[in-house]
Amino acid sequence: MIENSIKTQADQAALANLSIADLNNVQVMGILNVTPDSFSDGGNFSHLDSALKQVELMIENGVNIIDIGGESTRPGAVDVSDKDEITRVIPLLKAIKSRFDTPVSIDTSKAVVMNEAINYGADMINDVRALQNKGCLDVVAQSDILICLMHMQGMPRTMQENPQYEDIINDILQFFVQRIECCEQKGIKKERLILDPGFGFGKTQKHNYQILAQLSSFKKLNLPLLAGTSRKSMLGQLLNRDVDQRLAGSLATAMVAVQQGASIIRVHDVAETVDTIKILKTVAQYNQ
Ligand code: 8Y7
Repeated sequence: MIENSIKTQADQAALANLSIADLNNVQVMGILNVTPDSFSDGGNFSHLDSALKQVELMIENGVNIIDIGGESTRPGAVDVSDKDEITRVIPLLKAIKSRFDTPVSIDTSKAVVMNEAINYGADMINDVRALQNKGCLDVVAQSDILICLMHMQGMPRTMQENPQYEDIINDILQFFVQRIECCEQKGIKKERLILDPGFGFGKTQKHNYQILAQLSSFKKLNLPLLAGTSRKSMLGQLLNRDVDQRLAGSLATAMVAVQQGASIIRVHDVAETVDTIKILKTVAQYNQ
């Protein structure tokens, strides 16, 4: 039958697991970078002001969570000191918290930054190192905020050199199981955790698309999934597009991620992603 040939078993499994309630809970996380090139002095008013304008725009466009990052984790990026990262991120967190109700996530791997972020009312810690750095588990255990545990193979400076896995999905699943266990041992409840396979973090092109195709495999751990493919080189390489020409690729991958059960989509282009998800939700209402 034609229907059977176009609808694979994997498609059916992914769609069958997705309820309208799941879709209605999908959240858009807007990226707000405060890295050296863009905001070298995070406390400086003009930079703070322009960051706040970006936040306002994201809120108008329907963002659900703002993710503030003061450390560049791009391949080859250099390390940032504790003090510099705090100066970039905390004044902005305070400014957002005093003006808006939108939840704020702080993208950091440093215990001191996490501690400051928690003290100033952050709602989530987004850690690309999954709380593996010294002191992170302890700091987070003393709060009740949400934590995104991301998978990365290697470290940003060298992670793209020769990533290798025995079985990528299973290897990432094992990593998640181990990190969840470490959190629970410290008294961090499972309900506070969100999992993210970490697109582009120690993964080849093939690995990235394999993860996207099989993202729903991680649902078996019964935690919300976060997916971030926005403007990444997995799109640039495949489509031969520069970073400012990757909107279609970003939306297409966001759509697949949502269909595969992702609960949070981390993006640069909030308005367009909100539209894309709205289409999916509407279609799902008629999909019996
Ligand atoms: C991700 C991320 C980045 C991601 C989570 C970029 C900070 C690279 N990517 N955090 N951070 N997931 N949770 O291109 O995929 O945005 S930085």
